[in-house]
Amino acid sequence: MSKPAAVIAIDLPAGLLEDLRRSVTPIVTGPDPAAVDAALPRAEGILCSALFPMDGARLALAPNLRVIANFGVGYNNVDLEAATARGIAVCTTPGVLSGAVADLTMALILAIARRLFENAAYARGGGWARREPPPALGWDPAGKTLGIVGFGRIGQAVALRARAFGMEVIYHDLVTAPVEGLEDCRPVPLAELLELADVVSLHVNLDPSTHHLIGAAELARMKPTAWLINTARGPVVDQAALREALASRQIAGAALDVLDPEPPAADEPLLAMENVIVLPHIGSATVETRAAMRDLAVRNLVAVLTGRTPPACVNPAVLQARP
Ligand code: 8YV
Repeated sequence: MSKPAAVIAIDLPAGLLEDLRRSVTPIVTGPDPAAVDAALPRAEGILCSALFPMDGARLALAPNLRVIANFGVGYNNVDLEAATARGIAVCTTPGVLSGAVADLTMALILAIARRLFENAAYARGGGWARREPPPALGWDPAGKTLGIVGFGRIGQAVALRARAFGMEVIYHDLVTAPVEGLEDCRPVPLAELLELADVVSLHVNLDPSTHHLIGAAELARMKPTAWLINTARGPVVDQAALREALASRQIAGAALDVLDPEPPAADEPLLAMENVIVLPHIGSATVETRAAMRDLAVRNLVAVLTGRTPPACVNPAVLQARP
């Protein structure tokens, strides 16, 4: 019996590709959209980055598609409604990257608090030798309030770390039941969180309900000393409103691992603002985490294509509906 064909639109190590060959025929394309599009008419599955658009037009190129296995936890790259209507399973990699994203968030909080980038630039620029002015003083995270928007796996992993540094944690989420081990984190309405937090950190999925969740009105509620951290998705924040709020010092600063669009234009003003830290979407970018994500994405792909239940599917009803 011939094996189902699957487009592999990310780089996979040779060993994993070999494993994959036991049950599917990989059509290796890498992330090049034109090569993916050319291969899609033959594909029953695709393994792609969570940033690779699988919109209606691309789905239309793949009449035989049965599974989209995202290399990532986000799935805003996929037209979920169209995929579900066609019975295509959409799978993701939850859990395995929560620690890495939370570590990066905590690293950003500490970098902001201790003015790490500023002081490193000061030393590199000879400021230390001159000692005039003296190095910038930071602030202690202990006793400060962290407002977490989206208290799912990643938000909770951030809370755990922030509590260890003595921060008070408040959060906003649709689910407000106490979380085991994090009972002292208090759920609050978004407006209250924005007013109370010294650092606001975003950990929501991007969907129509969270698109521009943080706009001019929300930024206006934040303290002038507060920082905004976004390691979720760029469009959760209205970027034009954020530029304004940062330029006028309505808020103290922003640390952004995600932008809208990605990559940003070379002349994106946020890249040059001194109260902004921009990172190139590295939340999950560690050797260990990326390996775990690849494994899980491959398991999702193979499971669906061989008629088994995938470990992490966001529209599992399509699997039940299959003959
Ligand atoms: C990845 C991500 O950076 O998990 C997600 O949703 O955005 C990231 O982990 C991305 O999928 C890498 O291709």
